[in-house]
Amino acid sequence: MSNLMNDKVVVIMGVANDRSIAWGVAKALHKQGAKLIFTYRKERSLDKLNKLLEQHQIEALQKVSCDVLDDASIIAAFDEIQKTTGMIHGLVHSVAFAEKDELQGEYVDTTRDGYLLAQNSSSYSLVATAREAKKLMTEGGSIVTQTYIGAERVVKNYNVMGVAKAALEASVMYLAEDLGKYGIRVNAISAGPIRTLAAKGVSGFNDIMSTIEERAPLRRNIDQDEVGDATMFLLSSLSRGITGEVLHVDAGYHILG
Ligand code: NDP
Ligand code: KAL
Repeated sequence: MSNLMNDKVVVIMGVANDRSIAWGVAKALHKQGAKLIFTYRKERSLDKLNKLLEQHQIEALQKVSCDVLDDASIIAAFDEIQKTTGMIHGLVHSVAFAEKDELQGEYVDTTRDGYLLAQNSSSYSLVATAREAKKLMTEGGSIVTQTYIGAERVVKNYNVMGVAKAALEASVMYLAEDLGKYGIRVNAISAGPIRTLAAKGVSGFNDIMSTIEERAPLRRNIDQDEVGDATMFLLSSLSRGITGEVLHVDAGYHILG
């Protein structure tokens, strides 16, 4: 198996560095022959991306700036993609944000601004980007986002982000229904904990990783490459009958009571 994504064009949002889940996805897609377009927010992320692409000898079709909090930025990014590349087949949404203060203590103390920022960055961003991506998926396509088990159950400290991910997972269902008639599938990966830049410094992360190692059926944590391969599967025709699904890549942890 080496050409599952031959000549397919995929837009990847959310590479911040080599630890990013989105970078795991990029490697898996490149291995299968996909052509890649990257979006980034911070210039620092673009610098990291450029270094990674050089190191791995991957040539990106395009690198486009896109802040998912800003409709004009999203529209401009997909316009630029349409002008330079035209048709796309896949979209990888791998972005989320909440203020650090909201990711500790009690959920009941969530501020209105903190709630709205988390929903805006982490959940509405999928709706807004799917709408623009749809216009370029003229031969059908596949959209994959990244979620976490804190959407389904209470996970200490995940708080406002758990509620944002619950909305994200519900959006996956509603978007799958809307876009199915155009041959566009919409799915999510629910990954186990991975040490990334976003995870850095958030309380409770190390304890959660230890719990997975002790209790998950596979008795280990998972990594970016495993999420990358599963995301590639959901983007490829191997998953052509699957939409509206949340696929757990978590060493089986989600089956435990
Ligand atoms: P990273 O820190 O590597 O990636 C987070 C990305 O979000 C960054 O590239 C950041 O870009 C981007 N981002 C945040 N806000 C915006 C914005 N307004 N506009 C555009 N981009 C934005 O962390 P991960 O790879 O861990 O996170 C990727 C996804 O995976 C997230 O949805 C996360 O919730 C999910 N996930 C992570 C898990 C983990 O354990 N790490 C487990 C399960 C799910 P920039 O820095 O340029 O602003
Ligand atoms: C229960 C877990 C422990 C941690 C609790 C909350 C984690 C929330 C994830 C969220 C994406 C983190 C942030 O938004 C951090 C942000 O406030 C500060 N960081 C940054 O600004 C960096 C520089 C940039 C790159 O980050 C972003 N987001 O842009 C959850 C763990 C076990 C699993 C995780 C980490 C899940 C997840 O959703 O990421």
